[in-house]
Amino acid sequence: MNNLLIISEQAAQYEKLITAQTLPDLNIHLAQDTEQAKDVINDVNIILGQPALIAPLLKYASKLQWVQSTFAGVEALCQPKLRTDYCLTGVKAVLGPLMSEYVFTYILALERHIFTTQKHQHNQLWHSLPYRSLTGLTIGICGLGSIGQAIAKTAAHFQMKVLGLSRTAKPMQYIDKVYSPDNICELAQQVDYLITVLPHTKHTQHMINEKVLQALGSNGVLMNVGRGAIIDEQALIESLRNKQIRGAVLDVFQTEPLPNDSPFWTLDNVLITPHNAAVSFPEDIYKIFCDNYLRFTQQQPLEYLINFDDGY
Ligand code: OXD
Repeated sequence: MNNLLIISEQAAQYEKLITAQTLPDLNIHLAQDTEQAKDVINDVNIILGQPALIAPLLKYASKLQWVQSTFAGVEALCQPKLRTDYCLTGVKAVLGPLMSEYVFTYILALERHIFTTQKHQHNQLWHSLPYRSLTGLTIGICGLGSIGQAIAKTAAHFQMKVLGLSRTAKPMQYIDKVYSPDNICELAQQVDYLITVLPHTKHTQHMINEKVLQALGSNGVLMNVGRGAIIDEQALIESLRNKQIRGAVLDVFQTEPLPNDSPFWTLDNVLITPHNAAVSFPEDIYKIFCDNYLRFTQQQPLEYLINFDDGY
C-alpha cells in the first residue's frame, strides 16, 4: 500500500480529483500546512504538493520515495543541504499556455496603449494614439523549457523575430537564434521585449544585472515571470528611475508579497502582478500525478524528473 500526503492550499480539491480515479493501493492524507502534515509524515512514501511546504517536512519523511511538485519552480527542494535520496518530479507542459497568455496580454496592452486609452475614455477624449504591429518586433526569451517554448510559439504566430537563451544554446523550433548565457547582452540589445522564464538556480541568480539592462536600452521592456532572484532588483530600480529601459512587467520578486516600502510600487513604468502569471490548476496537475503514480506502481521511469543539481 502507498501512503500519499497531499500538502497544498488546494489539498481538498486534489483529493477529490485523485480519489475519483480509483488508483490502486493508495491511501491519501491531507494537509494544508506543514504543522498539519507532521502527524502523518512518518508513514508517507509519496508527497504531492507545493515545494516550499514540503521542504521543512523532508527530514521527518523516513519512508519517502517520490515527491510530485504542483509548481514548476522547485528551488525550495533543490537547496544544497536538503536530501536528494528520492525522486522529484515537476510539472511541465501545462503552464506554458497560461504563461504565454500573460506575456501577450501585456505586450499587446503596451503596444496598443490600453492603459492610456482607458484614461482617455474616462476623460471622454477621442484620440487615436499611433501604434506598432507586433510583426517585426523582436522578443528575447531567457529560459527555453516547455514554458519558454510555448511563448516562442505564440511569438512566432504574431510573426515576431524570436531570440532565445538557454544553457546549451541548441537551436529550437520557432526561435530564430539561440544564445548562451555568456552572450545575454548581445541578445538584450536586439530585443523590444526581454522575457525571463528562468528557474532560480546558482547559475541564474542576478543574471539580469546592470549590464544587461544597459544593453536592453530605452526601447526595451523587461518582463519577469520566472523567479525574482534572477534580477538584480537594485539595478532594475535604478534603470527604471532613470528611464534607461522603457519599462518592466514583474510577476515575481525577491521578497513576496512585495513589501509596502518597495520602490517598485511607486515607479510609473512598472506593471506589477502578484505572482499569478500561471497558477497551477489542480484539474491540470492531478493528471500528471495520476499518470506518474501508475508509472510508479509499475516501476517505470517517472515523467518530468528534476535534476537536483540543475534545479529544474
Ligand atoms: C510555479 C509558480 O513555480 O507558480 O509554478 O511560480
